Amino acid sequence: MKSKKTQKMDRLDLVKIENFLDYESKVETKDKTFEKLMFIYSMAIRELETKIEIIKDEFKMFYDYDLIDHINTRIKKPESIIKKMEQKQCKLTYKEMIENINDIAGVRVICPLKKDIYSIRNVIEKLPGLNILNEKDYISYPKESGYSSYHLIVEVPVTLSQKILYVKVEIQIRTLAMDFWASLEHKMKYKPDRELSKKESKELVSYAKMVNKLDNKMMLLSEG
Ligand code: 0O2
Repeated sequence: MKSKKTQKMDRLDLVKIENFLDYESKVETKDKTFEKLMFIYSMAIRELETKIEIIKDEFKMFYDYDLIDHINTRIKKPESIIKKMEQKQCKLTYKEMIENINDIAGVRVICPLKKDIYSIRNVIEKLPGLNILNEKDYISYPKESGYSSYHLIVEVPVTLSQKILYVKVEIQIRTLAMDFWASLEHKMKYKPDRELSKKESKELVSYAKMVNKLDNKMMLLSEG
């Protein structure tokens, strides 16, 4: 049996990867290093998605409760990674990319009721090996745009043949109604051919408030 200390020493994070990538080199989205890195991020998604799927099925099987409606995952597109690095005024190195872009790997957990969001957050916190690095509660404090969701940046251990890599993943937890709003707003906001007017943005904020009211009413109704 290894002592706890030795087990800790076995942990390797992305910062310590040797023979895998030249940490200080420039990001080239077409090269093999980038491809390998994206592979690692997708493995982190796969690990986390499986863990959350198990929780979803456990709640259904043991408690006859639909805690989670569904789970979506995505890897950020190379061009979106570069765009975000430029927006954040990062140097275009792998070091800066890994350290500053927290949502390269994304897992979105969609649940029926608002109260489920906090239950899911608490279950995720207890998952063995997973560390929460940061969290943002846009449920209690919606963004100016009206956007509501609970965000966690976590580190997920990815076990490879020679090492364990800790990989950052962004988890977004939101209700079906919040997801409906966010998906449509995102589409409208990022339409290349037009910008949203002030009036339209205001209208979207008012719809986000309606969504929030609806979520509260549905929660009360479901409690009987
Ligand atoms: P995409 O296309 O979804 O990937 P930080 O990590 O703190 O340095 P960041 O990444 O802006 O800064 O953090 P934040 O605020 O937690 O937002 C991350 C993601 O949340 C966004 O990723 C969106 O997916 C979502 N989001 C945040 N604000 C809004 C909003 O007003 N409307 C919608 N629809 N989604 C939002 P990206 O990279 O912006 O976009």
